[in-house]
Amino acid sequence: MLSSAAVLLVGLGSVAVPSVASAAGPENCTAVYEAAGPKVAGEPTELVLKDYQCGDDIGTLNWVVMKAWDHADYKGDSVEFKISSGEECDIDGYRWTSMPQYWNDRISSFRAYGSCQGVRLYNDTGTSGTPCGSYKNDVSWVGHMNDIASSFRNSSEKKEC
Ligand SMILES: [Ca+2]
Repeated sequence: MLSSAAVLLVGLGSVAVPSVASAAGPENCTAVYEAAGPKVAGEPTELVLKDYQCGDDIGTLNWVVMKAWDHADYKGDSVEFKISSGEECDIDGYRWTSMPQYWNDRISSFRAYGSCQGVRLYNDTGTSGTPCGSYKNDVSWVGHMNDIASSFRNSSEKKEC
């Protein structure tokens, strides 16, 4: 019995202290991206992170393309991916070259908006690396891409990785 109790105490000692954010409930964040250059016909538009903030919405005037959550079924902390200016997705769509640091290797579910229903998640930044996952519409569980996505694409149609 003594040894069991000792193991239990050691186990309790390793429990992580909850962060302030989780103690206060899910945190909603906003990530605003802008195009790295002008739209080129037949090419996806590359987007780079411009601004990121949690709590107060910093981008109400910007267009929401996607919203992602830390956990399955659209639960936990969330982040809205916005574009400072741009058009609806066409077949080429957008390349989001990196996540805000806090969201790297974290997304577990997402919703896609407007014409940007085709989504591909990538293991590495720069929409590269394997594995990759291809989806359409809202996704309550990203499956094999859980907690490993570092960049993504949106387009008007589902495309294979
Ligand atoms: Ca997660």
